[in-house]
Amino acid sequence: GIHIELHKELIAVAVNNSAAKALIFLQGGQVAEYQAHGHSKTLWLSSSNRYQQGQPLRGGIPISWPWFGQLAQNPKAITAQFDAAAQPPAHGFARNNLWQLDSITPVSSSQTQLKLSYELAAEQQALWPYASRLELTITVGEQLELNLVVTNTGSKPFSYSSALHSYYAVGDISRCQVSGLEEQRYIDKLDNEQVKTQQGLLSISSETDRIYQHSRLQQKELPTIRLIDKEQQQQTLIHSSGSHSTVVWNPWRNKAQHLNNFADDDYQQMLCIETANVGEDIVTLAPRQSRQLQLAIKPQPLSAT
Ligand code: TA6
Repeated sequence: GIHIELHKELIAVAVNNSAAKALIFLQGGQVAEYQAHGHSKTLWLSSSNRYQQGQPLRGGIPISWPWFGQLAQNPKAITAQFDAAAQPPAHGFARNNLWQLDSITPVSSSQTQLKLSYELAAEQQALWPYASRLELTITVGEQLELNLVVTNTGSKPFSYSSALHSYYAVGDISRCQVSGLEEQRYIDKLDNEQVKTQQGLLSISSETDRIYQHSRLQQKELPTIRLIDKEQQQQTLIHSSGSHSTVVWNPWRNKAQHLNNFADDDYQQMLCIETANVGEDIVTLAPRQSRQLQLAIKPQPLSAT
């Protein structure tokens, strides 16, 4: 079934079909929860969220657009488009603003599809005068699929960064491994932006904030990333396209104490692995051009490999 719910000030669509259930907020076009039947929750959602208009929700899949993180840390092609004096919010306009729900389609008994769209409000156009349209298709089934299409609807080219800033739920961060990033180069945001190479599987045992830059020449498609959760005996397969960068983030103990909507020990239960267009991988769109960013997330028991 499909229900429209109100969480304090925010409207959400609750989907439950024969394969999975999900909760999607119209603010930010944000998937907050996804759980395939017979599996534990795939996405982490903070229990400290206040569900207020204009305040980002921590957890699920916030969408960063048209810049990533702090505006000033984006490539010049992006920062030059903005009036820096305006002190824009972290991660862009899209995650704090209301999207429009265009359709809900029961594709089959095990698949439900939602289409949402977002266009800049007048006050945001004053900060960034480029006409653009975002369309997000969310498919809830035995896997969760997101397809974000950004279109330049104006007459001038523009550049943007974006991310499907996914928060995955884990049983115990100390007993997780991530495969699919081996031998990839990454920018270490916590070590002077030094470029390093991933040796073997990734484990997280301290604060981590990295941009993996996959080589465009080496491969058209990114390898599937696998988040292995030994505590819950579950793994999540993460497949992206339209992206050559992946952000991996965990604030760990100290940073956790300074984050909004985040309890001191929440870092033990989450890991962000973000399908992104950031760093060298930003997108420039000519008038009438579009670009897609796609993500498919599939939970599996660990015994499946
Ligand atoms: O994706 C990593 C990151 O950019 C971090 O540097 C961290 O600050 C995080 O996102 C969360 O940002 P937020 O604005 O949601 O607190």
